[in-house]
Amino acid sequence: MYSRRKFLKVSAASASLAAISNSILAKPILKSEPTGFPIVISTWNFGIQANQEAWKTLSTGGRALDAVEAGVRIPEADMKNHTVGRAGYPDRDGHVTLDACIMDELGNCGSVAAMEYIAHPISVARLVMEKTPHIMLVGEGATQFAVEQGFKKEKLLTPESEKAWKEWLVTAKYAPVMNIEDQQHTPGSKYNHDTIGMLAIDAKGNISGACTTSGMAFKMHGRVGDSPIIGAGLFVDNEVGGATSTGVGEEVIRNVGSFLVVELMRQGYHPEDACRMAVERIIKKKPETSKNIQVGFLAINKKGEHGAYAIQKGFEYAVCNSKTQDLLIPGKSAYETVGY
Ligand code: SD4
Repeated sequence: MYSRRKFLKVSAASASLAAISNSILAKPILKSEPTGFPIVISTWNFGIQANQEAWKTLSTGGRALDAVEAGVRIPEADMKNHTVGRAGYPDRDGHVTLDACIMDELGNCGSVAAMEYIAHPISVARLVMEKTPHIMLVGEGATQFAVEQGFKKEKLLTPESEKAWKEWLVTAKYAPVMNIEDQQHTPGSKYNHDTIGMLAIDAKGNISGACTTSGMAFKMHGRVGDSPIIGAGLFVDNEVGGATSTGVGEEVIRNVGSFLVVELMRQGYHPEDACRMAVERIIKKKPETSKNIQVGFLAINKKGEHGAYAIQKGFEYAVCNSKTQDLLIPGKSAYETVGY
C-alpha cells in the first residue's frame, strides 16, 4: 500500500524537484519581437557598409552564404581598414597574415589562418570549404591553394601599415588597446585591431556566417586568434542560430565562445542573454585579465532576434533588414551593466 506519509514525502520531493527544474529549465522571456528575415548583422561600425553589400544578395532572394561572403569582402578591400584584409597591420616581423572562416546552413565550413599575400581570405576560406576535403588551411599551404584557385598573390603591406609598424618597433610593446575599433576611421589611430563577424538569414530562413581579420596588430609571427576557428570566432547551427566574436581571441578560444553562445540559444536564451553569459564565463575564468581586455559576442537566433554583449563599453553592431539599412546598436557590457 502507498501510505499517506510516503505519498507526502514523494509529493514534497517532486514539488522541490519541479521547482529546481523550473529554475534551471525556465525559458527566459524574450526581449524583443522577432525582426524576421532576411536580415544581416555584423560587428562594429564598418559593418554598416558590409551589411549593405550583403543586403544586395539577401533582398533579391539570394543565399545567406553568398551574402556574408560578399559583405565581408567590403572591409577586406578597404584600404583605410587596418584590422581586416589587405590593408591590415602586420605582425611584429612585418608580415601581413590574415585569418578568416565561413560556415553555411548545412554545417559546412572552411577556414584559412596566418595566410599571406592574398587580399580576400574569406573567399579562399569558402573555396577550402567547397573544393577540398578539409576545413582549415594555414600559412604557406593556404597561400599556395589560393594561387592554385586563381587568386592574385600580392604584397599586402601598405606604406601606411609599414609606417605604423616601424613606429611600433621603436618601443615594440605588445599591448592590445581596448575598443580601438571605435577609432577605425580616425586619422592617427594606430593600433587598430578588429574583426568583422557577420551573420545572415536569407529569405528561406537559412543562416550563414563569416568572420575575417588581420588579427592583433604586431602579434607574434604565426599567431592565430579566434577568428578563423570554427566554434570560437564563428559558429552557425541552422536549427538554432549563429554567433561570432571580436576582441582578444585567446580568451574566446579558451571558452569556445561562439559555440557556447549558440548552445545557450539552443537552451532557449535570447541572443543577448546568450552573449552575456559567454562574456561572464570569460570574466569568471580570468577576472584580472578581463579588466584590461575587450571581447564582444554577436548572435542571431532562428527567428531573426539578435543581440550582443561585451566585456567593456564601446562595442557596437550593425543591422540591415527591409526596414533599416544602416542601424548601429550599442552592445551592452559587463563592466557597465553588472559592474564587476
Ligand atoms: C583576434 N579576434 O585575432 C581577433 C582580433 C580582434 O579586436 O577581433 N581584435 O584575436
